[in-house]
Amino acid sequence: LPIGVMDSGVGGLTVVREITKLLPGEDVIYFGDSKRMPYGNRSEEEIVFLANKIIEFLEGKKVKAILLACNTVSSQIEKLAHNVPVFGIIEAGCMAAVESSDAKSIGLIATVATVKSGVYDRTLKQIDRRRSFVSNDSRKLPQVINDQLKHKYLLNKHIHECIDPILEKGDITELIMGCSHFPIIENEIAELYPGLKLINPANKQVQMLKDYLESNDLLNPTKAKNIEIYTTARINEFKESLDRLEIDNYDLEKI
Ligand code: DGN
Repeated sequence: LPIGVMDSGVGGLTVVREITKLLPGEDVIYFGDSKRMPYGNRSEEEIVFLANKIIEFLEGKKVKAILLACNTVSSQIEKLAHNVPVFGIIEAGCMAAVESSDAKSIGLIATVATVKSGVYDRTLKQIDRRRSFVSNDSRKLPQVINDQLKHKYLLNKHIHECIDPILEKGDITELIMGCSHFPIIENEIAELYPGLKLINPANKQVQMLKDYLESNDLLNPTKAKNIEIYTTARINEFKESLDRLEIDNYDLEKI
């Protein structure tokens, strides 16, 4: 059975990329709701409603587990209705940050809804009480990455607006990319802030899924990888991000 991955747009393809590396035998069904993005500026009720519809769609495709690539959706994980195991990305992000260094203050960039939910802060405290986040949100950056990736000036402007306030607040050396869209522009961020260690939670999330599949004897041993991608908006944006992330052998459909 395939793995389901959901996101508000192209961002979750960063999770698909990690699946192709860590779980190369698994089939993937991806749903990116680009038409209704940005989720990050929506109310909690709307986010839960939309996420439940996508979970229903993926369960209809008989997935064995679902990865919530979207941090905004993951911030509402407790309220979602599902029949198969669902893996959020926020716990993975916090664990990856704690494992990567001893820093007491960790930078976090995410959407308005994710930062407002406080879920990153609460989860980090449960893992290590001594650590805390210095966070900032961006209303525009996920959308620019989703459909204006080639607009370098706009991209850099919003990257600076999002990250500079964090660095002004203290001695930050590592930064969690707490929105699935951000790892798509990891190189651009690294170019602007060469001293900053960037953490992509997708890697840890897929590692956690791998542990689950292994311990429940659900791992697909074959190499026959098949990636089905569904989007609710134009497929061109998806092609651009798929090329950038070097994902191939996929079927892409607008629904
Ligand atoms: N990809 C979503 C996330 O990880 O939070 C946010 C993008 C959006 O819809 N604003």
